[in-house]
Amino acid sequence: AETFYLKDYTPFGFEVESVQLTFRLAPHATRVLSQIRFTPKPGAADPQFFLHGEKLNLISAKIDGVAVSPVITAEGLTCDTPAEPFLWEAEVEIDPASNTALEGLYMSGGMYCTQCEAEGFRKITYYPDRPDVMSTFTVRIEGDEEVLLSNGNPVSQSQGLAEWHDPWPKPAYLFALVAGDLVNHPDTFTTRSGKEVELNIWVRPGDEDKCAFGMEALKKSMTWDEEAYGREYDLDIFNIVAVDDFNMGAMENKGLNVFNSSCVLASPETSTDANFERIEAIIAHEYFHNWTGNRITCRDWFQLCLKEGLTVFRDAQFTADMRSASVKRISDVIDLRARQFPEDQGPLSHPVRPEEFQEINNFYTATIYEKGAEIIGMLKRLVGDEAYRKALDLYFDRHDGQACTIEDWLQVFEDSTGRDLTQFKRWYAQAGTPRLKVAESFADGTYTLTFEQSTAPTPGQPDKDPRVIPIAVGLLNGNGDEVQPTTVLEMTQAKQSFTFEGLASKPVPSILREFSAPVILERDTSNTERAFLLAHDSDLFNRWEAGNALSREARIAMVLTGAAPDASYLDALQKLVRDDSLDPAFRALILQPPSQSDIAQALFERGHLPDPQKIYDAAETLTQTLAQQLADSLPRLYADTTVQGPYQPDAVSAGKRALNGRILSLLTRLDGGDQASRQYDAADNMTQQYAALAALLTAEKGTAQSQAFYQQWQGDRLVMDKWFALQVAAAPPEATAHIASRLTEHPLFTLKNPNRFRAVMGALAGSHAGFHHASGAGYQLLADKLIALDSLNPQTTARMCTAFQTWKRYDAPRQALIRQQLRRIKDTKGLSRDTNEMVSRILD
Ligand code: BAL
Ligand code: ZN
Repeated sequence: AETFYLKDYTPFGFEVESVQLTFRLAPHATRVLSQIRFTPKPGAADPQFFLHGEKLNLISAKIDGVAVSPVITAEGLTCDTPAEPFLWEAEVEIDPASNTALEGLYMSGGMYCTQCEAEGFRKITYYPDRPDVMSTFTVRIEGDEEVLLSNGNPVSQSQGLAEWHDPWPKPAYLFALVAGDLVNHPDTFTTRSGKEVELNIWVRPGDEDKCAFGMEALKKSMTWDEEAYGREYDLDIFNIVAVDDFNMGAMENKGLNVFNSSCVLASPETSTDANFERIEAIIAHEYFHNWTGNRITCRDWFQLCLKEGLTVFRDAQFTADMRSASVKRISDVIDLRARQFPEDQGPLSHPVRPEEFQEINNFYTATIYEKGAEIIGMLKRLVGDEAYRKALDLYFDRHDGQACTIEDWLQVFEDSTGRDLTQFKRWYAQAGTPRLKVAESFADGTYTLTFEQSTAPTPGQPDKDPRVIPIAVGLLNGNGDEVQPTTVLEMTQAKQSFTFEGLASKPVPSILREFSAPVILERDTSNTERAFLLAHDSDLFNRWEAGNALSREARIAMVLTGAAPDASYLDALQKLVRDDSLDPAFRALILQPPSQSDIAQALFERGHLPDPQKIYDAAETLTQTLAQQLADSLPRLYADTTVQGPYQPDAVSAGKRALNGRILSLLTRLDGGDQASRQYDAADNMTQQYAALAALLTAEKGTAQSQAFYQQWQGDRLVMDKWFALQVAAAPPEATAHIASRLTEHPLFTLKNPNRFRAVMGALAGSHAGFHHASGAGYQLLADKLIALDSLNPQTTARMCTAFQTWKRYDAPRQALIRQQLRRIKDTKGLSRDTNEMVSRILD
């Protein structure tokens, strides 16, 4: 397959002055008429007129009204063109009803919808489908559906016809069209300059009562972006549409965001607290793209992190402001370690700004999104809050309406702060997670911290240069008082020392507060010191980090030596759980064990082959022991954390319910499921109903409740996704693959709905001991289903291949089993470019 390189970038040889599209909708034969005004760029390096186009049936093509016969290939067409401005007109026919890849124009539950990022527009019509080609669009839709939507502002609406005009020049990847018999949840928003904006969330009839929360989140996001970044909305209308079959979470099309229904529909009866929080964050994320992504877009797809890293950073700031900042930070680091670290340390490792790819869809990764956001956090920490805001103002001022690069982004910071960011830029260019070794010394009141950084080779990058690492440090004395408040050390060399003077005694350091850089900290430290930080650190992130490390060490000792659970860790944990002065959400996080995959990675790094079953057994024993030790307090803790009154999705209640759910799962290990059954019966909201069912199934109980749940919710696709996923997630390792396999035979299982596929196969891949069971049944089942899905939906298939990315951690028999499955996938006839690229990189 062809590889694309950043270094090969050349601008398109033509300006696109305007785009006019007409859609005549029909499920199997939609006609798309395009009228596009092109102007050759004087002195363009690449004057060839090439338009992307895939799987299009060209009916006719004209230039300035005269029929032409372009040369057509599988990727697009070329044609001789005049040296003067000209009008290109084409008519193509496409088949949305047969489009199972969910890219371009397709149908979902009887409605038409589009997904054009990254390269879906070329499946709609012939066009220079590249993000640096920006133009204004006018769209006419002819169809029988009641609701006909596109980007921008409505021009006219009548029975069977609608016309939309988007005055803001945009790349084709932000184009959207929706047509369906939809109903709306309407509202309005007045921007701070007094402009009234019409807001709508469009859903299938029956889902109207699940829109209110999303609408509130949208209005909060609009206000927040005005206050935090000075950014106002810029059209008369903002539409959101919920779609059941969608490859991603959501899409930021200009003025017409399309959402996976799981990321917008919410009600207390059908959504958990986690769903509510995620919906709020994704609505914010897509809305924030209006400025960081749409008004300022990417020059090419190598720059994807320019919009995604920044927008993830912005949505994290928003959530921190709406909820608890430290809980958000801890949750984000858990997620970063679970998804980005394994990627960065395995065969799929790539720079935040990659320099080559075969299929761009494979680069919507945790590295580009989450590590991309971490880089912005580091930049902000280095320059300070005020300078960050000034730099962002300059970015919006200077680049509004442009398609930009990481160079443009960094230049703004250099110009507004006077800093040289040459070395900092390595964060964008070098793949891999740096390791940061720490040594300390103390003499005559001076405390010295010496750091050494190194990054292991990654594919295509054998040598790494030192990066700029902001290390936030605080110091505590023996009583737990802070003797040095948080200060940011700016490390630039491979090895570097920092001193603190005038200390009365050797302090206890709290290093990498708030996780100030995405690195792996390596420090020889004792469990006593970890317990001390867990009890006293003023930085909540590092408090949690100390507890997390204690828990990890306890598990590792159990796995390696068969040791009993560490008593001092269990003591510390019990104290924290009972400490009512602490935020319940924080206590819930403290009770959340490190993932079994994290333990496997830690063992691997220390030179041991991780045994998934042993890791699972250690986790079980530790949790069981904790439950027993807490036995006397659990009923009271359960009662104290039970939220009374009608369900509210706010952060405080949600935090309490999170802790309550953890207590319930411990209690269920001791009481035979009595309390969980009572909670299940009494629950009037999904958070409590789901927590009860999860506790029961994990304790190998709850068959009756599972059946009742199914009976109650079989008509609700989103709730059924939870049911499917939970059966697999709660299974004991030896049964996981079998249960997942049985569920794929269930009448409600379908390969055509990515949410359902991810519910079952994602849960299989996420069950560490189940997926990696020595039988190899998990590997085989996933490979079977990936092969089956690939011919329908390459994008979702390719993404799910990441389940295999950690394969080199495991023992030889497991590696052999995985290699066999990867080869089988790779050898599949007609395998998509997406999946082929992923499997090839993983196998390498
Ligand atoms: N741009 C793809 C979906 C998102 O990141 O918002
Ligand atoms: Zn995004």
